[in-house]
Amino acid sequence: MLEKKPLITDLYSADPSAKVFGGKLYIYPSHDRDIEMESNDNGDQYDMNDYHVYEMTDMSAPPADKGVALALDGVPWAGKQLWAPDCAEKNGSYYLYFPARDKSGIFRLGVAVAKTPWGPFTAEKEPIKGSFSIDPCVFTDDDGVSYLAWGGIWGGQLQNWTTGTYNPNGSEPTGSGPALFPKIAKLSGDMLQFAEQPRDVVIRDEAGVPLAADDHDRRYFEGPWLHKYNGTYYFSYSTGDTHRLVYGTSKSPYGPYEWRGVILTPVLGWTTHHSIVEYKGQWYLFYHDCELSGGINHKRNVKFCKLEYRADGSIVTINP
Ligand code: FUB
Repeated sequence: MLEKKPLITDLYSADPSAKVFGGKLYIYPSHDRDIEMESNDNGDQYDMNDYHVYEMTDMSAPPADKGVALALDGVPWAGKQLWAPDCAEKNGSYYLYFPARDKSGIFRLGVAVAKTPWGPFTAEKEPIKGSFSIDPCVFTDDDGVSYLAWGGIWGGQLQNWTTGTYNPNGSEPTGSGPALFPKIAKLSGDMLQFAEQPRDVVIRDEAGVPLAADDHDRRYFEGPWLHKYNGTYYFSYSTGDTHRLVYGTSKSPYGPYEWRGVILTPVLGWTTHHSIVEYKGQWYLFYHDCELSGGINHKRNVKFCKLEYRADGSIVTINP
């Protein structure tokens, strides 16, 4: 039984984006390196320099490592830190979206293209124009239109972009005013650029008020995921310093999203990051913790388990 057990054991892995292409399930994780680094709030310990893709067809058997899909030295604009990726397919091509610090240390979002789900991917020469921060997730709606949602605070630098240009002194807001919200933008037909100005993904409380900056149990931190279930859009994410995976629902991919609840309670390790996917008629949560390394924050391992919806569309909370 592989549920809630480390799924990838030959190397450290995290931030799993699970997607189904051609009847097979593919996992796009970060590849944590087996290096000694002190943890800090800037995330310097997450010093990753390539991606592997994993293929799974039998949920009771370990996934196959399809090898290196993209490496840092293949991304002309990137300086370091290949963080959480995701992938989409369009017209027989596969598009890998990923964040990295550019050569001046600012996080940007990149895209790389391949003819198979596992690559090798060829990176565009420049990051996506107008992109910033981390954790891109790509969602394709029933009409074929794709959206990129992204953002992460603290080391993910979202707080440095509140004025539209990079402010190295930007900080997370505090108090009862609105929290910082992640971003979303429709992708261009060729999947390589934003087709519109990024918008805020607003998440509102039970009273319809945007979640407050001080509401650390619920406010957005990083690791967005967008999926659709029974015609409703679900936006889920990590609360960061309160270590929960939570979600809201909406009738539009742009939101606003109404707060719904907790998907996963805290795991072993500081970060928590996930994806939600339907495969062969069953919904699954892919996530990570630090079991393999005994709790070292930057040596994580991907896991998965079944995810259940109630009749009212709410998700049953999972305890790791
Ligand atoms: O893996 C590096 C960063 O840690 C990711 O981008 C965040 O979501 C967190 O999991």
